[in-house]
Amino acid sequence: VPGAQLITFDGLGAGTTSPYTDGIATYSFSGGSPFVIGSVASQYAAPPNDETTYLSGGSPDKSNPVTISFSVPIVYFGFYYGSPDEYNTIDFYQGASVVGSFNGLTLLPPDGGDQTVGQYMNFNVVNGSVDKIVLSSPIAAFETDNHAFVAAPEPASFALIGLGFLVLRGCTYRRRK
Ligand SMILES: [Ca+2]
Repeated sequence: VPGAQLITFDGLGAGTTSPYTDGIATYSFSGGSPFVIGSVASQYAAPPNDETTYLSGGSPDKSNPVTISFSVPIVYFGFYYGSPDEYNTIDFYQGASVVGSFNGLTLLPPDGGDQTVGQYMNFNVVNGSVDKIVLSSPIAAFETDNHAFVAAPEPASFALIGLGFLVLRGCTYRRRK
């Protein structure tokens, strides 16, 4: 998606502590670092063809939930999703309100944690923006990689347009003199 900030988690690991910030996104988690690589039976499975570090929530000794908060509101979120489970939940927040909620069954049916299933998911905020995303999985596991975000147009851009307009009016005034 044009203008998106991509987070690959590559280079992170068991020693990465909460909160972890990359660009506009800050990941908060309690318990063990959710950044893993490869597969461990009954704990987490790498999304198909993903040999890099990814984010796994809900595994034993791993974090649940993982909260992503933003320094500026976002209008788009995308991620590579592996082995979908119905108990993988993603909630989009506007302030304290949940404005969108999805799970592995609604996103990639049928669910059941099939480890050969992987697909990139795209979420566009059609009305307003989102300032927090919560990834939850009470049991193993919710595996995602390559998170992408698009920030909402900044109010500063509008201020700049306003300034340009004022300058233009100033020129017109001088010409009349
Ligand atoms: Ca990665």
